[in-house]
Amino acid sequence: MKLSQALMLAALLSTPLLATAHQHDTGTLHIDAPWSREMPPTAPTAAVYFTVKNTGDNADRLLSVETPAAGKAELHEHLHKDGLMKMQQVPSVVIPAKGEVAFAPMGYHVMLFNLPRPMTSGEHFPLTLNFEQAGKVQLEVPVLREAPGNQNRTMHHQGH
Ligand SMILES: [Cu+2]
Repeated sequence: MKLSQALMLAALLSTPLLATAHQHDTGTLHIDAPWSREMPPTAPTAAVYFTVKNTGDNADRLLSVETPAAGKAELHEHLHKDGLMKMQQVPSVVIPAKGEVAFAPMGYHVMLFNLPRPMTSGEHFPLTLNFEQAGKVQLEVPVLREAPGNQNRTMHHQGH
C-alpha cells in the first residue's frame, strides 16, 4: 500500500461514523471490526468478516444474515478437503459462552451473492446478524482493500 492510501485509510477509520460503528453491543454479545474486502468489478460476490465475542454464561447461535447490499447473504466456512481449500454454506455458527468466534479470511465468513454493483473501498453498507438468543444486531460494514491492521504486511491473495 502506498503512503497516500495508508493516510486515506487512516482518515477513513477515524471518521466519527465508523468510530461509533466500530463496536456493537447487545449486552452479552460484542461484534467488533466488521469489514468487507474490495473485489474486482467483475466479481459477483464478496465476503464479510467480523469478530463475535460472547461474555454471557450461555452459548448463542448466529442463524442468518441479511443485507440490502446483496441479493443473497449466506454463512460460509472454509475447510481443507482433498488437499484443496473449499468453502461451503453452514446452517448456523455457535458462539460459545465466554468465548469468541472470528469471521476471517480462510475461516467463517458471510458470503454475499448477486451484488447489484461492485462495492469499492471507502463505501460501507448495513448488515443485520440474526442471533438465536440476542436477536438482530445491525452492523455498518466498511469496504476495505485489505484486512484492518494488516496495512504493513504484504498482501496475500487468498480466495476471497
Ligand atoms: Cu464463501
